[in-house]
Parts: sequence; C-alpha cells; structure tokens
Amino acid sequence: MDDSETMQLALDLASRVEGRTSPRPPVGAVVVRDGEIVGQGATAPPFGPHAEIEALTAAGPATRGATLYVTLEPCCVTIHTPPCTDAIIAAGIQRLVVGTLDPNPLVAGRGLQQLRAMDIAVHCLDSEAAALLVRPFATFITQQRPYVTAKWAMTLDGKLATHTGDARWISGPQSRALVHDLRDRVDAILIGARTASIDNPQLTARLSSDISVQMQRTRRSGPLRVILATHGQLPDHLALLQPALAAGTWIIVGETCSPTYIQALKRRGVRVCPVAVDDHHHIDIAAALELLAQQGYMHVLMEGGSHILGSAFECRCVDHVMAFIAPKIIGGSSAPSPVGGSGKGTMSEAWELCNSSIQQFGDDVLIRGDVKYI
Ligand code: AOF
Ligand code: ZN
Repeated sequence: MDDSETMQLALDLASRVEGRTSPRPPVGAVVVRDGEIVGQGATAPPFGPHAEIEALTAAGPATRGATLYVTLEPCCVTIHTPPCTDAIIAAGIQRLVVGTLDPNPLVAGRGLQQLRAMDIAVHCLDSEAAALLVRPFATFITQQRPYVTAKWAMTLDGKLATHTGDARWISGPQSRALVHDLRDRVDAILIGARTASIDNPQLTARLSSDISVQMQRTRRSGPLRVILATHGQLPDHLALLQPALAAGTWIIVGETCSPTYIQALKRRGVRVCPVAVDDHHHIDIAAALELLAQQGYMHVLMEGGSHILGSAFECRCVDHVMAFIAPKIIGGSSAPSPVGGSGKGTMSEAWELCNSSIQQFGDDVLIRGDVKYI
C-alpha cells in the first residue's frame, strides 16, 4: 500500500467515529512496519485516548522504526490527555505521514515542528478529505460556535410542505437514507417549535438495516435533539416529549418564557435552557448556538423550518447547505418555502454557495455547497 492508500484506511477509521468524539475532532491512525499494518486506532469517546495512542498501543513493540499515518497533525499540548507527540517520540516512530494540520491554534503546525526537531521524517499530504473531516471542529475551535449544516427537502416549485402542512414525503427513500446517515454523524439536530408541532418528528438517526453500514459505526446514544421554542409552548403529544426521547432532548426557550411553561416542560424530562431574545422577541439563534458550543457540541444539523433557517442565514451562521429537490409540484401561495425571514431585496445580495456539487439520489437531486457571506 502506498501513502495515500494507507491514509485512506486512516480516514475510514476516522469516519466511523464521526459524531462520537466532540468536543474533539474525529481522527484515524495506522501504524505500518515493514509494509505490514501492525496497529490501528481512532479517537476514543470523550475523554479517552487520541487515535495515535490507540494505534501505538495496538502495535506494541512493533512501533520501533515504524511509520505512523494520522489523518490529523498529532497534538503537542495537554488539554485532557498528554501530548501525542511525546508518545510518538517514546514509541520510536521513524516516519510520520499526516493528512492535514490541526486547526486548533494551540497546535497549528507546532506538533509537526516538534517531531521534525526529533529527526522524525514528517510528511503532510494536505488531504482535502482529511480537512473535510475536521471542518466542524475547525469552526468550533476558532469561532466558539458549532458548524451548521442546513438541510431541507423541497418540491420542484420550492415548497417544504403543502398548504395544509403535509410533508410526508417530499424526498424519496434514497435521499432519506442519506439524511439518516448524516444525522448519525452530527452532534445535534435543531428545529423550530412550528416544525416540531406540525411534523412531530423523532429526530433520531435510523441507519440502513444493511448490517455492513451499522457495523462500521461505533455505538452511541444518538444525536442531541434541540427545539427552539421562544414561548415554551409545545403540544403534549409530541414524540420528543415522550419518555423514550425526552432525556436526549433540549428545549431552548426565550429568557422571557413563562416559568409555568418551563416547569411543565421540565416535568416531561427534557432539559430547558433559556437564552436571550432578539429585538423581535424571538430566540437569538447565535446565542442558542453559542450555548451548544459551550456544552461541547461541534456540528449542528438544522432541519427547519423556514423561520429558523431565515434567522440562521440572517445571523450568518449557516456554513453548509444540503438541498434535496424532488420532481414534484404542489403549488399554493401559502405553502412554505425553505428560508423565511425578511429576505434579500436584490439578487446581487443573494447568499451564494461555493464549492457546490450536484448528485442524484433516486428521483431527487441534491445540491450542496458552502455558504459564501459577503
Ligand atoms: C490528536 N489525536 O485523536 C485528536 C486530536 O482534550 P484533549 O486532551 O483530548 O485534546 C483535544 C485536542 O487534541 C483537540 O483540541 C485537537 O487539537 C486535538 N485532537 N489530536 O493528536 C486525536 N482527536
Ligand atoms: Zn493527541
């Protein structure tokens, strides 16, 4: 196997722990000695060993003179665990191949510098795939807010639901399988009170029954479910308020929310978090995201509705968009569209996507890309 093939194996290991490592990035590591893989590892759940330590431990004495492949530059600081650079030096690693630099300003190239100074041959592949894996962590560590992916499914005429609120289903099974896979890789799923009331979703990651898909992921309790409900009023019958789901659900309310509603929600077993409200007496989305970052949530999936997405774009906190477009037309001038709010006045002000791509899933088209704010 050449360097890029072995790095691909390390990337696969990291991909299996996506959504399971926050507030640390998912990392994969492979130790190769005399052309043979002698150890592998991935970042353990918080706050266990880093990927390198898992791989070095698995390799045991075979690390002397070996090559270590890591998707991310090894850390050189003690935050919760000792520096991986010390362990790499102590293990007698001779050559190090890394995917990308650590965006953490405390590391940012210093890890590689330290290892080079110890005469270890260090090579950085500047891999795009390795950088993509740590993109949520990069936003989290440099901006103290979660990386936000906005996802919606709309009809060809740009509607999220019919004028009666029916939205089951706009996109087809292949698109929905991809969304469940994505849910399994994020830390939290966030929706507004209106979407919660109309759709009554479970917001769980239901992975394909294909056992090979399930085997590739380590177990976890599922993404955190978050409802933004300024006034704290939600219908009692909601799936998210029932015992099976309430423990992993947070309701973020406005600081002006009535204590009576807060008490009623708490009795259901959900966590209630008051945050600041904006000039229009709606929850300040930036404050809600900041709260999630403070609790270590790095990647948030926003699944609507149009009021929440409108506010999120207006406060410039949507990083990535995944829009599924189904070849169906429902019409209706009161049927909702994905992004509400006051909107832009001219096309020259439009939010544009860069690094965009188009893929087909069954009959649906997925357009995705990074939001460019001007
Ligand atoms: C690595 N390998 O597998 C990961 C790294 O809180 P700690 O002590 O676990 O340190 C977290 C920091 O380590 C994190 O901010 C990031 O810079 C780096 N993550 N580094 O060498 C790993 N997950
Ligand atoms: Zn480390």
